[in-house]
Amino acid sequence: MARTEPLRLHDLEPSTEEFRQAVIDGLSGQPKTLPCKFFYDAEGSRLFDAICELPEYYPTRTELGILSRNAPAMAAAIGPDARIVEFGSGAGVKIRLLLAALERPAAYVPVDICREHMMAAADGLAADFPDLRIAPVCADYTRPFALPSIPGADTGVTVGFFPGSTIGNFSPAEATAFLARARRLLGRGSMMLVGADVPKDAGVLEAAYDDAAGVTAAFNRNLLVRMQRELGAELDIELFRHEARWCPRNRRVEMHLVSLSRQEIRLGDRVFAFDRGESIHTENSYKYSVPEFRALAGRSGWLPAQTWTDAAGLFAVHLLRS
Ligand code: AVJ
Repeated sequence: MARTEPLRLHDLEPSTEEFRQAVIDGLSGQPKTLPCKFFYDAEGSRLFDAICELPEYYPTRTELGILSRNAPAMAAAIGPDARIVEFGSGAGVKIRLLLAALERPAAYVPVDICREHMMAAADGLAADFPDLRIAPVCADYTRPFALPSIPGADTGVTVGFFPGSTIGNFSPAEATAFLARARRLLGRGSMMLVGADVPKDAGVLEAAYDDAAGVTAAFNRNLLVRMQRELGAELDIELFRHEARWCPRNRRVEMHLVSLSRQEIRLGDRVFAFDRGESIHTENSYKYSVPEFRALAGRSGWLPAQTWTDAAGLFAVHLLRS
């Protein structure tokens, strides 16, 4: 059965106005913050893919190892004719391991905030999996959105795929709410595969988020680049330093852009004043031990069914049942 339709995109990419409002809200607050989802324009998505190849950034290769070793077991748990919905699909590397192991996967719905990056990945996947129905959705999955209906792909189970420990960008309360919402979106009898990073040595964690080559610093500063280019903000990028901090009490890595001097960011008629050392908090990456994550999933209404980890226990992939 060959795919007959071209890829039809459902487009809800955030607008420039949404970005402007998020910057105004975030820089007006105390402490100053910016939502990490705005990292991912075309350049930020490219920088993130480069992060995934860094020697210090263990999550990607560790999770890829877990997926490739256990894809047959995951596929057996999922069964034939599945529909896969991936939240934050990015370059689409991990999904290939799952698709290759699944029996007759029926459909794939990549959901990503960056239209350009997602469509390039979807085109590549369509070429490699000609029988797969691909229905891309460009959307901010932290907001409600609808699943496209996919004719001919309604006999198997629907599986949410949320790898990479992207769930760590939510606070535990937000993560619980997101998983509960995903459970309603995916529907009766659905499952979810979630990758979650695990707490570990502070040095390992901080190096993963502050690499020697400076790629993560450039990724973080890309928010400032976007503010200049897309919003016409007046600011000096060189006056902000990238910082990554492991906060053991909150069990999260925080990323900040720290102001090296007293300065101002101007955006239209607004002025945001910074003290020296004051920061913009740009990202949290929460880490969960296996029992912690399973408890969180349980609070959101899912049944934690199976967990796969690497030999060193650096990272975990959880299968949840509805
Ligand atoms: C894609 C959100 C999982 O938190 O590890 C990588 C993003 N930030 N380096 C993470 C990120 C800095 C990444 N997630």
